[in-house]
Amino acid sequence: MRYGRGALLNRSTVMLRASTANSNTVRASLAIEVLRVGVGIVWLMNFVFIVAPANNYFGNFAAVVLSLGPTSIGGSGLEQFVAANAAIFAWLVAIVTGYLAFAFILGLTTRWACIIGGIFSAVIIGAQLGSMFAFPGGTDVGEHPLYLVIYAALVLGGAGAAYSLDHRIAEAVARRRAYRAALNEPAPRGVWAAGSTSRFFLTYFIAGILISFGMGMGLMVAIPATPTPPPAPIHYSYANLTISINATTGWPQYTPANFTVSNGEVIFTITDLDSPMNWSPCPCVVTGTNAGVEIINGTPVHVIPSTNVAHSFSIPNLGLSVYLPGLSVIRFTVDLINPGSFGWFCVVPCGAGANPYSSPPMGVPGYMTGTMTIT
Ligand SMILES: [Cu+2]
Repeated sequence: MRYGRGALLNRSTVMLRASTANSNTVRASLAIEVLRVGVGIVWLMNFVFIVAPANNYFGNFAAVVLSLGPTSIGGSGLEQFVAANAAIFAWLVAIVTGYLAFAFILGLTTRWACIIGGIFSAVIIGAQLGSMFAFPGGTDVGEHPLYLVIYAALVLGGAGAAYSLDHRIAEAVARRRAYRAALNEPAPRGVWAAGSTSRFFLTYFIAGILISFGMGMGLMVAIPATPTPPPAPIHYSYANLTISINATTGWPQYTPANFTVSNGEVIFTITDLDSPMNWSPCPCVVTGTNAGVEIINGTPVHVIPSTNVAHSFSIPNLGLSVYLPGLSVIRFTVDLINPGSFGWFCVVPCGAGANPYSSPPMGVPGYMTGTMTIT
């Protein structure tokens, strides 16, 4: 028997072609598996970020979500909803991230990871379309379209056909199936069939992503943003005191001498109707008020001239001392933090007797001393 030269050539060409086609297929499928592991490593990095305590992922989740609000199409209602249920969504994102990392790296349930990853990206893109081209943005929305392209490539390329647990399991299932077939038992339907892309699966992949994208957009529009409440007003209270001459005793007198203020910022107005007095040893430095000043007839003053100091309003326990010229209106503010009762008194010698430092009304309750209650 003779083989013609032509026939031999033809045969080797066919074999060569077949082997080239085969090695091209192997190379293409290897590239797909490398892509799979690559995207798995990206997700692993995200997962490491989530579990690293230094990043306080769970603690910061709500704040980070709320920061996306301003760039959302349709308002920040969805962000407010997610932030209000931060624990649930933080765990959801963490679980999906962890699943994608290990599914892609190990090649375990590869095709499901493509669908779940695709849905995850599509929801984020749909909900955060406004952040997509916001540079610099505080979001990581920008890379999700790339993820979608990668997942599509993995699905179309039949990722998971090699170097994967899917592949190992598929082989095991196939062996078992062959064994059962030999025993003439019906084979169970395999869920691990890797390396083949059924039209059925591709349809669900595309439909899932389109629906998720629409869902993300829809949620954005559907959940209305609750208007931000106005900032709580600073709590002010007022203490209005007058120093006038008591008609019966003829002594200068604080009215009221005992009074109550709310804790917080207290605005004092003391109207001193008594006459001016010179007191040369006056310390005369305002202490304990906001900015260390009192406002005498509209002029802020830190040190009072000793040539006119009729009285003082002093509470040593609060470090407060304010000196009051005669015939003046004095205003000052004090931040009173702790509730309690505090005795106040006048240190300026306004006594009517022989010793003006000790004679009445100095030290007389209801005249030159009293109690301020902070609630
Ligand atoms: Cu006095």
